[in-house]
Amino acid sequence: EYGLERPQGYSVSFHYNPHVEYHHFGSSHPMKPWRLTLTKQLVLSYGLEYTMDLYEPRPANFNELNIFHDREYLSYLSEITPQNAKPDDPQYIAYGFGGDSNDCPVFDGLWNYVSLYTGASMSAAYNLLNKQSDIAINWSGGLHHAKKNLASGFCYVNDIVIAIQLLLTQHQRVLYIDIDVHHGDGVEQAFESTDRVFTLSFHKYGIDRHGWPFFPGTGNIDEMGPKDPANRGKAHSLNIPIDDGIDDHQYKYLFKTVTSKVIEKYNPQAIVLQSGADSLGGDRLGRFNLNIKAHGSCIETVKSFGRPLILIGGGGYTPRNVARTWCHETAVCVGATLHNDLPTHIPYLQAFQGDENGGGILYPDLHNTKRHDNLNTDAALQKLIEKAMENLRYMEG
Ligand code: ZLS
Ligand code: CA
Ligand code: ZN
Repeated sequence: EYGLERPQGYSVSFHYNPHVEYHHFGSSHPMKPWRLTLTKQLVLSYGLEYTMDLYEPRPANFNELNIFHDREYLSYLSEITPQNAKPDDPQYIAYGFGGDSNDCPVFDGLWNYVSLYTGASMSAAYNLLNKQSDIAINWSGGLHHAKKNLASGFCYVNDIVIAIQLLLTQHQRVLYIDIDVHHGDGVEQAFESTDRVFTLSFHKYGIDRHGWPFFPGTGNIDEMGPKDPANRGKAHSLNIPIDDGIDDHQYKYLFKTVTSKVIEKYNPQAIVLQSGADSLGGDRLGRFNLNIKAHGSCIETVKSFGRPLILIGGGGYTPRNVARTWCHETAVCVGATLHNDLPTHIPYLQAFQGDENGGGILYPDLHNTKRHDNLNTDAALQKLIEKAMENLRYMEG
């Protein structure tokens, strides 16, 4: 029943509440919600809105976020403001706010922000459940580090976990795939005790020359979930640790080989794909060297299996390239090909001018912005694939 591409293509829905754009983590913070404004503008300027169903979802409410998160954590999150925050409060620290890193600052409208991006992921999940679309997109979500009672790595509420929980009401097995440059630790942990969700993350893993692990420091190849044979979640996680500077050819091969094997073995009834754009070359926080089309080829690979799919955003810290990538990937979903010259009538054209030889174009060569030598040899990647295949043999068919 699966795998047959309908000649008309797939029906695609786009879930986006524009109020999410107006939230700011702080001027020096790398997470910029206005990258979503740029993304939307590009999508509109190419006319992609005519090829999809558009939804403006309502924000999620407290009880919906409580599907995953603790009440106490949510009460705190819903009440905290920059005005009433007490940085020495033990709860403030225990819940992951502030700290020396200030990865998770308390900003104006924080509760509204988390409710908006989670509402959009829920709307995407309901759309698949109601069979209103084959692919549902939410570029504002993908906040994969949040734990049930902890904010972590720019993430306060885990919209992915909540969307997967909704899919589990009708689907026996859901596959989660994560191509953000960071390990999808929050989603992995949330489902570590079930065999109804398989989590697969590709990410940078390793320690830098100052002795700091790349965030969040987990996700080595041997981390495949609980070791206890009685735990149903045993061997239902697969982590693909990658070193700096991986190139298009290597990543595409690695992704296709591993993901195809996982889909074939696990046979999921629905797939959630987190498409963090910080795995692109030239990303402010990332370490890889991928071009936009190589990143997008991962979406093509997953789409080709014809399972109900939620496509969700995530990281991405060079806003113009985030917008380019997610616009390209929206086109991949609807089966459209976009011309390289950006439409001239777009409101934010100057944001795409004068960068890495990408002035006015959709597909600049991001290799030219390379700041990371490729430390991945083909031999090392081949070994990694072999280990991944070996790990998969521990999963019961
Ligand atoms: O996956 O690496 C860390 C934690 C630290 C290093 C940074 N310093 C400042 C303190 C301690 C261990 N945090 C990472 C989090 C990355 C989250 C990725 C999210 C996602 O893409 C999904 C959305 C990190 N990397 C870079 C920063 N934090 C960071 C860089 C610059 C700044 C400004 C604002 C805040 C403090 C100065 C900050 C964080
Ligand atoms: Ca990842
Ligand atoms: Zn990331």
